[in-house]
Amino acid sequence: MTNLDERTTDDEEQKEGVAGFMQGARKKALSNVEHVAEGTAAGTLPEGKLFDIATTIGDKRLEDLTVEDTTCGYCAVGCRFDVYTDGDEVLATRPTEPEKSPVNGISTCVKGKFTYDFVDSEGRLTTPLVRDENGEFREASWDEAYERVVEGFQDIKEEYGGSAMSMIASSKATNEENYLMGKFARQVLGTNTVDNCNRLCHSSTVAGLARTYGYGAASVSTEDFEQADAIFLTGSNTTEAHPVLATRIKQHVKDGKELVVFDPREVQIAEYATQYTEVRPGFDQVWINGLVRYIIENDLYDEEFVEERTRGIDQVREAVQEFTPDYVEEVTGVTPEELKSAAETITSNDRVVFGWTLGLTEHSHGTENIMAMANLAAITGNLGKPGTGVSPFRGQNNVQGGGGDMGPLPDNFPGYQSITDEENRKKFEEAWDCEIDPEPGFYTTEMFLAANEDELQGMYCIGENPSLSEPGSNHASEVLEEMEFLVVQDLFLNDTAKYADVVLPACSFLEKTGTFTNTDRRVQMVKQVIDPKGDSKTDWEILQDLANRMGREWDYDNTAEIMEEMRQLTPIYGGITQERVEEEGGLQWPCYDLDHPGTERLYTEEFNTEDGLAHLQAVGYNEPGELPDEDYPLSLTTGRVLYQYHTGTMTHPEEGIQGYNDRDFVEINPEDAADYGIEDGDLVTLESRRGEITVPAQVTARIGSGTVFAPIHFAETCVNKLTDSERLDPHARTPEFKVSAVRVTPVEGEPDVDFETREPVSGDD
Ligand SMILES: Nc1nc2c(c(=O)[nH]1)N[C@H]1C(S)=C(S)[C@@H](COP(=O)(O)OP(=O)(O)OC[C@H]3O[C@@H](n4cnc5c(=O)[nH]c(N)nc54)[C@H](O)[C@@H]3O)O[C@H]1N2
Ligand SMILES: Nc1nc2c(c(=O)[nH]1)N[C@H]1C(S)=C(S)[C@@H](COP(=O)(O)OP(=O)(O)OC[C@H]3O[C@@H](n4cnc5c(=O)[nH]c(N)nc54)[C@H](O)[C@@H]3O)O[C@H]1N2
Ligand code: SF4
Ligand SMILES: [Mo]
Repeated sequence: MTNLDERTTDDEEQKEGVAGFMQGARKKALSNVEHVAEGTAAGTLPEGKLFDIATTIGDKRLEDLTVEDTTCGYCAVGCRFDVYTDGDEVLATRPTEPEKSPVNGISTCVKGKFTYDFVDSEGRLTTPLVRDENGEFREASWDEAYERVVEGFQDIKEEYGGSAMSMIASSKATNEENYLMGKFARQVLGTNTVDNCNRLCHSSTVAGLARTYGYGAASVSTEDFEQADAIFLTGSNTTEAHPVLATRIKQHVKDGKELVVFDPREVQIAEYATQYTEVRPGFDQVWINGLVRYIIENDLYDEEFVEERTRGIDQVREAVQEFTPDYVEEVTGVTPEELKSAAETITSNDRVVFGWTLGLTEHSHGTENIMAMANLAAITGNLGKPGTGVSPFRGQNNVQGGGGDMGPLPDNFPGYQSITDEENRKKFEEAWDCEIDPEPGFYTTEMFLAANEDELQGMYCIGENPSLSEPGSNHASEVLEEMEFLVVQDLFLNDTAKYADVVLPACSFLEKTGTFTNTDRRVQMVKQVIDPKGDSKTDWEILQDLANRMGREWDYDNTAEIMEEMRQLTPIYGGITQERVEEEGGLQWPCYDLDHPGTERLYTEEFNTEDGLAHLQAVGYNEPGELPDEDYPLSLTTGRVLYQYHTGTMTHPEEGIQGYNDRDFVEINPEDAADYGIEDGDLVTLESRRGEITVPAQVTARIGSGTVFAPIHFAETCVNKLTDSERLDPHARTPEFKVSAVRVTPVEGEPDVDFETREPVSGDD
């Protein structure tokens, strides 16, 4: 960390600059221009707090302040900024020098700018917890906690074998830590059952793109959005989920370029679109295939590109025959005019970027949706050139790196080296000095089904909250409760920790050093800015301590050494060291050796397939797993709001943030509301075949009739009680989070939860 006092720049100016910046941010927030979504009133931003920060910085003595540049720990946009602290508390953040922040330049969103109270909020875990003789948690020393963990893991291994152990790795943690999580599963526990939140998220993107182009990742860099002539977006609430990317896209529209948005909700980015088209959730294959058909039939495709760089066009041509404009309209509601207009935008512009998120992936046919999109980008020649490509906006801050590239996966070693390949297995068996089962383990969603069948007895869950985030949370919670031995390693006693035998306190990204990989494959530095809270330790230190207590000899002094080991085993990261990342301001994989400059854009020359061609895939159409019917006449889709993050552990402690979107709700179209006798603000019961929740209704025309939307952020209600743990994509095993048949009924009387205090409302008994 750099003490401001030691800086060569003019310190006072620097300090005033930060205070001024925070004041400026306050002004902007008040005038409601900075990443404020969905008509948020200016007063909902924590302006009081901003004022405090500016004053605090102004009042601090220079020698008490330190500054360090780091990467945001919320979403995968990967914004970088300087963090100002007094060693203990985060006082302010400010975008860092432009060469160190290629993605965000001078922008950050409200989470990157203000949402740090979680670090030492009341619920923060500062000491290990173990169960006492009454089954209650009590504080314990690290020694005692480690002993319990080692005993628990070894008991399971001895009684049932290593493959009865499972591990959930954390896409919040660094690359180096996730590399160790994969290594720990295989080498120390002896299981291939290790996976993470990518399974609930973009694993269908990874599967679909890997099949068509070779790499399961974005082909573009953020800069491509600026170079594109048109952007095609679907299933992405960009302004709320990827705010800084949304800023770029909005700028692009302001510059007179085209933006087409297909979404069941008229999300804020749709207000900027040159074409917004409402779709029914779960039918994307139909309209995407309809676009492909229209483009082929009208000879609007890029013949030269298709001829030279792809194979499979004849099969695609045949497969899309049934998707005539009339058929598309009948199934999806997209009119022939809308289809034609979107096809013309895509084909009349030279350079198009295709962006999507969970609206395409979280389906029982997510992989096919993605292959259909991949066909669309390929037949129009929109790959490998500046301003073209596919951009699945990844979710968690490090799901690209930690959730995939580092290989905490049941079927892959780091760098997507398949574990079923004997050569790969040999390489890792030698490097890690262990035997590795050639049979892949269970994916996260399968773990919960397998545990139900008694195939798994133990779980080590790091930085994920599956009791709330898995589909069918009633089922997930039961499984966690029945798990013979469960260890949770987290910043908080989250909902999952309630079922744990031992809880280990981990450090947040502000308390450790390493790397994250953002949505455009860019590896960036994360630096420690404050001391670990209480007795918490970093994930890598905990893993190392446990490995050594279980008979291994891990001897890493820092995360740079872990990175060094990883890169030597992982060709696509072969040239990436922390030193280079620091010096070069980020490096994009593939980067094969120390002289390789990294790869800004994939597929400039060839695809990552054996013949170097894109393999177009014949994709048909499958209905969603659960359609509305008489009993459950509406289709529920679930997702995010700007000011909240997932299961809320990091955003709920934030006072300023609580002013906005701090309580659960369900969006319902005015026509449907009238049919069911619901008025804005009424309490309603939302019921599926799996469970029910009670929440206030928000009556709004931004959602199409027949569809309702509920956010995922509220443990008190937990929308995943309604989703289904069994309807999974056959290739990627992603759940169908975006479609559940539900009914909505107005309820009289009190809610189960006080939405102000988040406490359950006690009944008369
Ligand atoms: N504020 C905030 N930001 C976040 C997160 C957070 O919790 N809070 N989480 C991060 C993570 S891990 C992720 S994965 C990303 C997710 O980012 P998004 O995927 O943008 O987030 P969701 O809210 O799930 O939005 C899904 C979008 O798909 C649309 N949609 C729903 N069903 C369908 C459908 O069947 N077809 C189509 N075409 N569209 C549909 C919805 O209306 C919505 O616009 O956000 C990241 N950023
Ligand atoms: N219905 C429905 N369900 C969904 C989704 C949806 O759209 N609809 N989206 C799905 C998606 S895309 C995702 S990504 C998942 C997210 O689901 P989860 O990953 O389960 O959600 P988070 O709340 O982000 O949980 C992360 C946990 O990590 C902890 N943590 C943070 N940093 C660290 C660290 O450095 N180390 C450790 N050890 N712990 C840390 C946090 O306190 C928190 O408990 O939810 C999925 N569930
Ligand atoms: S856009 Fe994402 S990475 Fe950037 S500041 Fe916001 S949450 Fe952090
Ligand atoms: Mo995600």
